Amino acid sequence: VGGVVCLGETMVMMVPAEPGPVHLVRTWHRAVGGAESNVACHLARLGVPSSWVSAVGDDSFGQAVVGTVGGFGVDTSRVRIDATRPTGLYVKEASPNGSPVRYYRRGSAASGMGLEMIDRLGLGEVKLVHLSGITAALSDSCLALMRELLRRPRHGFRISFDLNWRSALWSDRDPRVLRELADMADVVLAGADEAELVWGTGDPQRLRALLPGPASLVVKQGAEGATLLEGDSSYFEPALEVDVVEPVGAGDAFAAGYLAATLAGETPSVRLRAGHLQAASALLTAEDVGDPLPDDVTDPLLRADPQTWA
Ligand code: KDG
Repeated sequence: VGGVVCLGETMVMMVPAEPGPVHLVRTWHRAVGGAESNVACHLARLGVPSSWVSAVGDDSFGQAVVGTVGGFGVDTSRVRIDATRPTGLYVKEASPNGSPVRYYRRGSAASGMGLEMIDRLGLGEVKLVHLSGITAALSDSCLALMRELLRRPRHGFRISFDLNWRSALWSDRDPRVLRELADMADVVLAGADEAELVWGTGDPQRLRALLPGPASLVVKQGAEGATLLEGDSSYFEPALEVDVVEPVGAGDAFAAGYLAATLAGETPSVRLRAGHLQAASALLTAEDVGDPLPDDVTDPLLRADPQTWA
């Protein structure tokens, strides 16, 4: 209560547990992944009260998803158990250069979400609602839910929105809807490639001219760093150098670090660094939410002078 509520689908994730072409792999590691619950897990670990709201099937995978997210200290009590639809599933091939994913989520319990989910969000009690573009692509009812949440007047909370473009989900939908949604959010997080798709450019300085849209726009420029555009100002912080194991989930980790620092009233530079530090922890693992970097590593880095950071 008083924290962050993250809304979106979480699936069971299968990762090959042996090398070789995926169609020959017989041993799998069963994990759990979903962009918005990843953010909730990172936030909980950072000490920010967080809850995750979604729908899962009345099945073992649904139990696994809820149990895993809850195990991070995230409140899962408002997740809907839908006896009529299954929990979604996806297969991820771990590779440092990007990971091909295959979804088995059409008709999933989460894609059945609609306006009725709003009552589960506890909007009277939260400081921040975190959403992502994935939900907008899941179904018409999910898109209606996103539009309604972003359009209705907000009292006492902000909305953050990660574009989270997933090409496999947009084959029969118009991605311009992401711009409409982003323009209504308070904090928007976008990869430079996603910004290019939505606003026609990933260059922060050119994007500046295109605002007003969101009050704060964070453009993530991969291994280079990230730029925050806020009001008339722009701030850049370089990323940390890490030996990437697998990049999926790093964006969610970044979002959580950035949002936790935002809620703590930190400066733009500390907010961006907090994002980079969380992202680094996720880049070092094939799971979406890896082990945290220890405080004695992160704390001095957050406030180091610009020459020694990164
Ligand atoms: O950001 C990581 C997510 O992409 C992953 O966990 C799966 O939510 C997911 C999705 O829809 O791709």
